[in-house]
Amino acid sequence: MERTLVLIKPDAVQRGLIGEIILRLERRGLKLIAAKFLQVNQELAETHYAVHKGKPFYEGLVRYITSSPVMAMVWEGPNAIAAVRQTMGATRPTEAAPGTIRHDFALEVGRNLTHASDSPETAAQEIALWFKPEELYPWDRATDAWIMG
Ligand code: DAT
Ligand code: MG
Repeated sequence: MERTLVLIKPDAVQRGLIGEIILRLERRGLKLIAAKFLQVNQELAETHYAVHKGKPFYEGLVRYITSSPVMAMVWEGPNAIAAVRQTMGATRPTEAAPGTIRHDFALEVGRNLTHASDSPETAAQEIALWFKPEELYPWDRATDAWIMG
């Protein structure tokens, strides 16, 4: 079982796509175990995107993620990390496969709607950065046996 951090970024919130994005993850069979709606401060943004510090798009990325509220969530499931990134699509919306969130709703890499952890190591780091342990609520779902063999 894996857990992954998902952010519905400011452009998606402003565009009214929170429900659409949650719908796709929920429908896939992933299980929501934590969620919060918040305005990201400079410190959180810089820590979250520390890996990109020094890249030409870094400053713009921090400005974007702090520009308006985001929805932060933890989703759980078998292969959750790869599954969420697949449902989200490639980083550049014009390279994302049809049927993915970034293909279906975005045009530019700098407004690509979502974030998701890319490995078990980053998932653990990012979940700990965005959520306190007591803010995670693992639960038994009546349909689990029909989604996980
Ligand atoms: P992803 O969000 O798919 O994990 P990433 O970790 O490589 O992609 O980059 C983080 C974010 O930074 C990405 O969602 C959008 C932005 N970004 C990446 N490459 C960029 C580029 N060449 N120009 C502008 N923004 C970029
Ligand atoms: Mg990334």
